[in-house]
Amino acid sequence: MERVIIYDSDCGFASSLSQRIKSDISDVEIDNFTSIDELKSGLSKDDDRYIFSIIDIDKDDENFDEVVNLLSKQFIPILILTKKENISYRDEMINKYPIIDYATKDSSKNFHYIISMINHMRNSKNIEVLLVSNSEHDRKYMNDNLLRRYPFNIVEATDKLSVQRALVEHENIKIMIIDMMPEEEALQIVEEVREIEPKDSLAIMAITSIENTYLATKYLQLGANDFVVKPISVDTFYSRMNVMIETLSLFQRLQKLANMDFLTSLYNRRYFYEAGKLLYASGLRKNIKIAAAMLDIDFFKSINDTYGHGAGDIVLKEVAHIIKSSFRSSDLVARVGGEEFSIILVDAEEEKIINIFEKLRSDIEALDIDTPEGNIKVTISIGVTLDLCENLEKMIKKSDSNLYEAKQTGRNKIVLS
Ligand code: GH3
Ligand code: MG
Ligand code: MG
Repeated sequence: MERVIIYDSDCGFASSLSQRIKSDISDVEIDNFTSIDELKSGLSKDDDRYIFSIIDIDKDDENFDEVVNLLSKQFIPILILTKKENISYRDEMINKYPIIDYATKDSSKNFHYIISMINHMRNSKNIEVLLVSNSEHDRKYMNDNLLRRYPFNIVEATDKLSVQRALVEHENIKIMIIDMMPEEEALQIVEEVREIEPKDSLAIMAITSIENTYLATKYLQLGANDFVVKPISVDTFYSRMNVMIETLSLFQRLQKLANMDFLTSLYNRRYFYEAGKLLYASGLRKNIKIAAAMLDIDFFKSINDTYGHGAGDIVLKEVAHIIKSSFRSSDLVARVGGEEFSIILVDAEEEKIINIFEKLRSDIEALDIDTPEGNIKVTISIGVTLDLCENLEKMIKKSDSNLYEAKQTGRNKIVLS
């Protein structure tokens, strides 16, 4: 589980902050340290689960440098807490030390901000950033002064060709920062990249060397999300990066919702066919066996008729949960209709497949589903095929006719051909 460090000698503040983080972000652990000695002995070395640290320490404190060094050596992003709001002090600190930001400790109103920073860091963790510049000096400056404060993996490119190569080789590149001279070349790269990478998969930030409205507008017109003017203010850079990261994670959430079935949280029919085609094609290419299966709950209409739709929905959710947990994460499991589920299994051996489905069938038969209308028992019928047919549609059709045969010949059974 990801971990957050709180370093504060004031236990009261640290404990209310921990509670707030835990209630807002469920899957994160908090490590509380109250002194430099505790931090030194408690911080595990080379542990990449640390995603953020919140430090209450004054610059005049004798341990300040040591605390900041310990954390930044492990690339743990640092947020400094302070009692006073002082802009010039804040600027000095941010420019001088590898810290992400600085927040006042005066009240719990900053909790919201701290939580959003933790979320930014979590979202940044799996992001690769493509840094494009033909100046080694500028790349080094960006890396050392700005980007190293984030947990990004940085990929560098120096021209159009290396940008194209990087985008093919690194599929987690979600942000491109471009600082290129002459700027005509930068504009061209932005335009070309945008043709293949839409805004929901790649955010682009342009760094422009002069305050020039024409250039800035041009970058935005060609598809950049934002621009920053040199000399780069650390504050401006961070706040704009944070907006880009937030936008990317919103896109991701929307995409997830669009692919999901609301009732069961399984994939929906649309996504099943979209992702299924890719699995099918890669199975063919790599000569990996795949299987297609159709599952249907038996006499489900009578469950609705007897117990009502609410209870029917609970049955659907429970059955979906058992189905999902019977397969590997590399398999594709979807709810494709009311009480119908489709599965594509990757790397499928015939004997194992029969066992997997037989176990699933009997697990569902054994279920006693607890609903407010009483306990309900159900069975499912399953049609499976390992025959790749001519295409995915035909393969699914074949598993569907096997399902039909299972229904015709008694239900609560598997037909494989
Ligand atoms: P068979 O064994 O032949 O599959 O019989 P069946 O009753 O399961 O088949 P049928 O296709 O006639 O009925 C499916 C029922 O599923 C009818 C429909 O009302 C119900 N249904 C579809 N979607 C939902 C849903 O989201 N929630 C609930 N509760 N019921 C649904
Ligand atoms: Mg049906
Ligand atoms: Mg049915």
